[in-house]
Order: sequence, then C-alpha cells, then structure tokens
Amino acid sequence: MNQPVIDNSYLPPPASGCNRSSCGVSTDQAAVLPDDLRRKVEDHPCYSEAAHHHFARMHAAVAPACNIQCNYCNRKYDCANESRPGVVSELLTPEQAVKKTLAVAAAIPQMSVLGVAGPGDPLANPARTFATFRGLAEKAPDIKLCVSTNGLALPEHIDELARHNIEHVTITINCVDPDVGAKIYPWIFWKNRRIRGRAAAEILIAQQQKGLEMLVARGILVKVNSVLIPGVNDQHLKEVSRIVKVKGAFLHNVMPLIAEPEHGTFYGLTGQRSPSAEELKALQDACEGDMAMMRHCRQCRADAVGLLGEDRGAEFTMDKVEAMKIDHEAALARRLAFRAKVSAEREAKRALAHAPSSVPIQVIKLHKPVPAVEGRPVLMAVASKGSGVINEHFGHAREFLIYEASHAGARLIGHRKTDLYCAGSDTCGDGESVLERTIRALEGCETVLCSRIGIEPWSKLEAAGIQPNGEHGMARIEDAVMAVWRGMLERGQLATPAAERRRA
Ligand code: CLF
Ligand code: SF4
Repeated sequence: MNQPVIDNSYLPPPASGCNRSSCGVSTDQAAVLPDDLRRKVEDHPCYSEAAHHHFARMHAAVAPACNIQCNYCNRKYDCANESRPGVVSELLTPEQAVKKTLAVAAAIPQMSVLGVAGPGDPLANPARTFATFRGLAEKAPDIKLCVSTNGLALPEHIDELARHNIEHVTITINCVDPDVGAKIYPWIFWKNRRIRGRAAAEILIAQQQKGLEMLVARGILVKVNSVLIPGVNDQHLKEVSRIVKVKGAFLHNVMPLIAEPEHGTFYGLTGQRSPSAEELKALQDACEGDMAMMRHCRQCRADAVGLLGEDRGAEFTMDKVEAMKIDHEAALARRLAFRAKVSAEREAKRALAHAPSSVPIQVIKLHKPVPAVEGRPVLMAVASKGSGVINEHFGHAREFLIYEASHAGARLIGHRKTDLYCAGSDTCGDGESVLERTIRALEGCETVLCSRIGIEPWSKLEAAGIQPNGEHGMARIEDAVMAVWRGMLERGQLATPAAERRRA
C-alpha cells in the first residue's frame, strides 16, 4: 500500500529565548491594533473580548457532512439545552439559511457575524457553505462572514474563501504531533480513501498547518481552537500554541473537552474525563506567554443565535422565520445605528484613556490608581446579560463571567454555566438544590457581583464563603470588579503570604 507523502516542513524551530508575551496581541488591546486589524475584530464577538459584550453572531447549520472523525464528536445527538459544537436542531438549505440570517439580523441589531461551523465541516460541504455566504453577501453585505473548519480541506479552498471576502477563519488544531493525533482522530476521509491511525493524523496536521500559512499570507485572520483533553494533549498544547503563533495565528482558544456518556462519543463512552476549570485556566495561562488567548468562548452549537452565552435559536425556527414580515432597509438602519453607538462609546473611552486631564471626576474615582501595596489576585463571579455592565439578577443568571482582579486590573478568565435558580424547580434530581449547585459552580470565587439578589441566596452564598454584592448594578464590569478588589485591599483582606511574613 502506498504510504502518503508527508511534508513535515511546517514545524518551526523550537522556542527561542524570546519573551513571547511581549510579541503577543491581546484582544483587550484592540485599541492599539493597526487600523485595518482593529476594523476586522472590533465588532466580532469571538475575536474581540470587548466586542462580545455588545455584538451577536449566528451560525447557519448548512454543513451536514464531515471528512474526519474526532473522538469527542457525535453529530446525531441533539438536545435543546445542549450547547456544544456539532449539535443542531434544524439542518438548513443555503436559501433557508440566508432567510433565517436576515430574520435574525432584523430582530437583533447587535448581530454582526454569520458563521458556518457545522454540524459537520463547512469545507467538506463547500457548495452549501459558499452558496450561503454568496446569498447573504448580496442581501446584507454589512454582516461579517466567518468559518470554522477542521482544516483537512482548507488549502484547496483558500482562493474561494478570499473571493468571498471572508476575513475570519477558525481552524481546530488539537495537536502537531501525529502520535497525539492518532489518539484523537480514528480516521480521515482523504482523496476518496479512508485513512486511519497515525497516517491519518499526519495528513490532517500537514493540511492544517499549510492552510494556516496560506490564510496568513492572504491577510485572513486565523483563530486556532484546541480542545483540551486531559492525558491526551494537555502536555502538548503549549507547543501547539507556540507553533501557531510563530505561523501568524491571531488568537488561540483552548476549550475544555465535553465528554458525557449520554453524548455517545468515543470519549464519552470510554470515560475520558473533561478538564477542571483550574486545569483549563492553568493551561491558558501557560499558553498566554506565547500568544493572545481567547477566554470568552462558549463552545457554541452549530446553530447558535444571539450574544455569546445566550441562545435564541428557538425564536428563529424556520416555521417562525417564514411567518415573519421584515423591512430589510429599516433593519439595516437599526444595525448601523447600533454599531455607530458602540463605536462612539469606544472612541470616547479611547479619548479618555489618552487625555487624563479631561477625565470627569466620577471616572477618576473609578480608575484611581491601585495603592502600591501587595494584594493577592481574587476571582469574582459577575452576572451580566451583555453591554459590558452588571445588569443581571443573581437568580436569573444562566452563567457567570469569571474575572480575576489584581494589581494588573480586571481580567476575564472564563465563565461558569449554572442552572436557573429562579426557574422554580427546587432540586436537580440528585438531591442537591439548584442553589447549592449554583454555589458549587462558583467554587473558588470570593465575591459574586449582580444587579440584585434575594435574601436566601445571599445568606447561603455568605455561608459558603462567597460574598454577594449588589451595589454595582449597571456599572461597567471592570470598574466594579476593581472597586470591589480595592475595597478588599483597603480592608486588609488581600495580604499575600510574602507580605504577611514581612509583617511578622
Ligand atoms: Fe462562529 Fe466560531 Fe466564527 Fe465565532 S463561534 S464560527 S469564530 S462566529 Fe466563538 Fe462560539 Fe467559541 Fe466558536 S464563542 S465556539 S469561538
Ligand atoms: Fe465532529 Fe467537527 Fe470533528 Fe467533524 S471536525 S468529527 S464535525 S467535531
């Protein structure tokens, strides 16, 4: 049998002594990006952390087939409450997808991006994927187009991606070592043959790396997604991060494996465990020295609709879409007005940052410099339904944003999903109350900031060592988080072990 010829020249030399953190581009630093790059990312909820508070995306589920098999995927499983890639409720034709996107874009002025991300691989279904993009580009050219692919068929589609004016491509790269890859991918379908094991992984890796280089050469922004699989690629992803950064990827998104037996995936059925929140954060922190890390990914369904973290797909089933009457001109005007408003707010913030003498007094208070004493970092949970402010009731929150507050400022490090405490059911079926489960999900956080909170959750959170705080309703998240951190610092709650030792 002919062995496939593998080009390993994609592998760059090992890491030098370069301090890569100084070469990295953080999404938080969109303000310092060159203009053309900033224009590409500042309205994209995945490529800019700041944008995800304001802008929505939707996924058109037009791509049913896949050309590889991942051990964490089973596209047959669908549940309306499920939120993970590969899962959809309704497969669409390109015509339906365009109709649905226009309906969503008319109802949600924050909508700025259409992505094709499944339920299979968009580039294993190129006719359906590109027909969707063409149809939408004709009718709503203001919507950005985005693709997420496993990369196997990427090199052969680069020209077409560029022709369709696609500025954002995500490649899922879980490894650069075929021995690791053989544990993640049982097979690929390549040149009309099914190829298994290490040889399959070699081809996939080579195609991914070639595709990444070709995209970067065309000026297309590349985000790399990696699934963290404990015991399989956890030790390896730092090297993946280093290599994709060297090759010019814009952003790296390390996501936790989702593996439950009921999903029917290989990993789910064989008991492969998912990483803990601490393991995920540790790896993201370790990779961050090499490149900008995405911390706000919600592992969206392939038919997700709305702001990241919310799923409004049920409002836009095809029967509902068909019944909608839409004024497309008015819808476009609403979207442009929304973007102009966010853009004006951003400009005002930038101007503020560069002109301290003109800062209003109340803003000076919020941003007052941190006293020059040591204070340990603190994790805080934040309830928000968007716009970058604290505007969610504790009991209505389906997820909490997790911020780390320290001398360096407030940094989003992830999110934790919860059951809806106010939904009425008292227990989760395992004897644990919904509130208890929510409190468990917030483990490690010392404070939870929300717009309002009831007496019962307040006292139970306090008893669990998490201080509720409802004083910052409608405040900017980062300002509120830092105000709370400074308060703790001033009350002497944040002494570091080193400072304690010196005092002793
Ligand atoms: Fe969709 Fe992906 Fe485009 Fe975003 S999602 S195709 S880049 S528009 Fe975003 Fe969802 Fe994470 Fe993907 S939060 S899973 S990173
Ligand atoms: Fe599933 Fe995507 Fe992997 Fe294909 S590439 S098997 S759709 S996770």
